[in-house]
Amino acid sequence: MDVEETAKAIKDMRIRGAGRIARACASALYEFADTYKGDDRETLMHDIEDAKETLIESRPTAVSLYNGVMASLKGIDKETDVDAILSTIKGRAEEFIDNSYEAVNSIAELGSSIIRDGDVIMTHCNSSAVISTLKRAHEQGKNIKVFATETRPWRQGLITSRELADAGIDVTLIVDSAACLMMDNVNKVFVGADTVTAQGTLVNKVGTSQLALVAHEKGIPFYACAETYKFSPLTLNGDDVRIEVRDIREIAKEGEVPDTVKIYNPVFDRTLGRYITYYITELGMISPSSARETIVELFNED
Ligand code: RUB
Repeated sequence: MDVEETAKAIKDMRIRGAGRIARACASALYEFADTYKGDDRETLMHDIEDAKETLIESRPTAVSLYNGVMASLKGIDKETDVDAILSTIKGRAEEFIDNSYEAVNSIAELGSSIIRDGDVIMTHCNSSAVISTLKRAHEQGKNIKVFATETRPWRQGLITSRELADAGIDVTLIVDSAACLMMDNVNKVFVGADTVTAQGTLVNKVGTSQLALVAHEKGIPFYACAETYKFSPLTLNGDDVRIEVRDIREIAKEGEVPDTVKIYNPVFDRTLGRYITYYITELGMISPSSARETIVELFNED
């Protein structure tokens, strides 16, 4: 898919999940570089800037997308001719995609190592890092049970429950509002991440913070599986993460409620670091209080 098609598919939620949208953007930039026809450096740099903005704007909350785009374009400023720029983009984009898959694999290895036989785990939305972790624990012969929340309004919990059931995992789908009640049966919570801020805050699918508060109240460990390209260099100065607000028709269709009813549809929320036991990353367990240090180490080198 080209840049425009990719951005549209991300906006329309045909491609979703922080890891997948980041890889899709890297892949769109590969395609851009592979099919680029011009030979003027200045025009190319201008076209790259347009492509970058189109992709980054397609979903505003997940920093994975920004980091995926920036990783794919790393070092192009230093290149003096068009061919070198295009081949740098292709190499960087491929490298980002490969590393991203490897990171999910490492997270599955580390995450599954803290899952015990007999664990009952709650998850929210649909995170490929979490699903890989749960599948890996199951492959290791651990007998686990999972509660998957429905995740209104897009109901990504149905995808999660299908994927886990297909892998042979005992999974129960519940509505979001049953999370507090069912938490009494749970001994670990695993969620994904769209963005991790320098302050250690997790930004993930709306409803994540409710699960974290309930888990905290009941003394249940709460883990967020997060490849380090989910950590945000944009938050080092304390800047907030923009929470995407989507079409109100995702909540109630035309005519379902009177026009006088206001509808508001924020699709992500913020969970403070103190409610998170650990971030499970490809570099190991990272405590929320070390998020800033991690970001400085990873993103400040050039
Ligand atoms: C998906 C979501 C996921 C994270 C992490 O929201 O919140 O928990 O993106 O996913 P949406 P992954 O469906 O709105 O994109 O681990 O796959 O990167």
